Amino acid sequence: MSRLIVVSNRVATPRHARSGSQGGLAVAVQAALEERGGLWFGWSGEVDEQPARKPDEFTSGAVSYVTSDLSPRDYEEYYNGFANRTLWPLMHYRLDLTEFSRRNYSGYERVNALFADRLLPYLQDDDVVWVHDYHLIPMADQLRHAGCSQRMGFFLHIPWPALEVFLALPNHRDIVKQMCAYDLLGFQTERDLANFQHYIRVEAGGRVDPDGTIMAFGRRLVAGAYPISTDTARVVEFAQEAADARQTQRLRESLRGRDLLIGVDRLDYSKGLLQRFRAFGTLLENYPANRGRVVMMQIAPPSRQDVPEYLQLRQHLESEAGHVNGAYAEFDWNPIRYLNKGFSRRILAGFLRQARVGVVTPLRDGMNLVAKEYVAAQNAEDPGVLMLSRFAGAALELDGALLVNPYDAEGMAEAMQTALAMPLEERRERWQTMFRRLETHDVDAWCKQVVGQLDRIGQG
Ligand code: GDG
Repeated sequence: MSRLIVVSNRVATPRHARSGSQGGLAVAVQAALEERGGLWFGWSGEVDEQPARKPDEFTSGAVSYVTSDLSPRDYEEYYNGFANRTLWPLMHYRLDLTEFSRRNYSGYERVNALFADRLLPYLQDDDVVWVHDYHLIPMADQLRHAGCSQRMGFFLHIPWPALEVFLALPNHRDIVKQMCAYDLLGFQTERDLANFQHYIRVEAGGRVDPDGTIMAFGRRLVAGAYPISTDTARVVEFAQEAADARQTQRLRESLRGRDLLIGVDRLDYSKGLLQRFRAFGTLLENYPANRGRVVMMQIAPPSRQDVPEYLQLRQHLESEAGHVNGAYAEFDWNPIRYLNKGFSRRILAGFLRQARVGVVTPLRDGMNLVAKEYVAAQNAEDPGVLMLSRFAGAALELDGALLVNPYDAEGMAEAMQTALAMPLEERRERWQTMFRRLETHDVDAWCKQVVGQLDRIGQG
């Protein structure tokens, strides 16, 4: 079996693994690496005035971890700039927040070239290379220019937008051409795949065959939809263990029999947090019987705080939570608990299990793993209800959820009310169909599916 080379912006080293804080994706990728032997390459997460020319290397068993530092300018232009202020908002349909500068784009190209250059000495002829996400689209193209002919796959964790949105990117053609330097492209959903194929046909003058083969920019490649998932069995285990943990008990006691609605999201404008708070205010306004009887807990660890839009969002959220609490709180009850911090995966699973309603309302989301984790964490005897935005990739799979439009505050309030009042039998039915899917479609299955497809391309 060929070695597997994983390239992603951040690398999860075994040090992270020992702390038990690792997400399902890191665990699955690590398992695949251990099985085949190989290497995980990416940014170290460090910014250094004078980054070392030689990457940091660490080997554990059959797997090496190779990481490079970034200079402040690289960090600004590649990471905060083109990745997080151009591609991220654009792919999430936020043209109003999409900034384009040639300087940032050349920084993005420069860092990808630098990464390719640093990875090169580690590559062997029959390796299989798997690149992750929007930070690293040009990797394959850069490696090909350096003469690499290895099989290369790319997985996009975020949405691929509709053609008209993508065309707003001044260098849209370069980006798609670089996508076509891979042999396999993986998208989260059929919707993303169709958007990409639309571009290939209409803009690139390429061909898309019914079996998913694409011919464009003089290359032949395969593109498919491979919905990512969570480590279902592990979340189940965590949730059961954490049901009696001290923090879960404290949460339960603090609720005093009130129903809990829960949201868990990185503090990001794509997650629809503001709309969620407003909808919860509307619930209290339109269905006053809920006052004093329900609590909304939003866990929102801050992310990308160097990007101004994230700081602004944080202020808006504080103001909206304060507004709802100011309007409805009583001396012995606060409607919104808004927490800007993270918890361990185990405690989080315990909290999710405690909640009657899981509120997942992104304005756009590649998949959304919290939706799947909420389902996995439920108690089979008395499961809660998942309320899910139709604009999350997960909505195409989790058909037992109450699907909502996050732009419709009254509709969301109505769905919250429906969820809170849903009889046990209906809750069980809805939950079972979703849980059964997650039992088989977990993150390991996803990983094997993508890597298996890459292997097959080699044989063809
Ligand atoms: C991107 C795409 C796609 C959150 N708070 C804590 C915590 N989390 C964990 C969640 C979940 C993960 O972070 C977030 O994953 P999401 O899928 O919800 O969203 P993104 O971070 O935007 O991820 C997304 C994903 O990539 C995978 O392809 O689904 O669409 O945007 O696992 O549980 N984990 C811990 N403490 C927290 O406080 N330990």
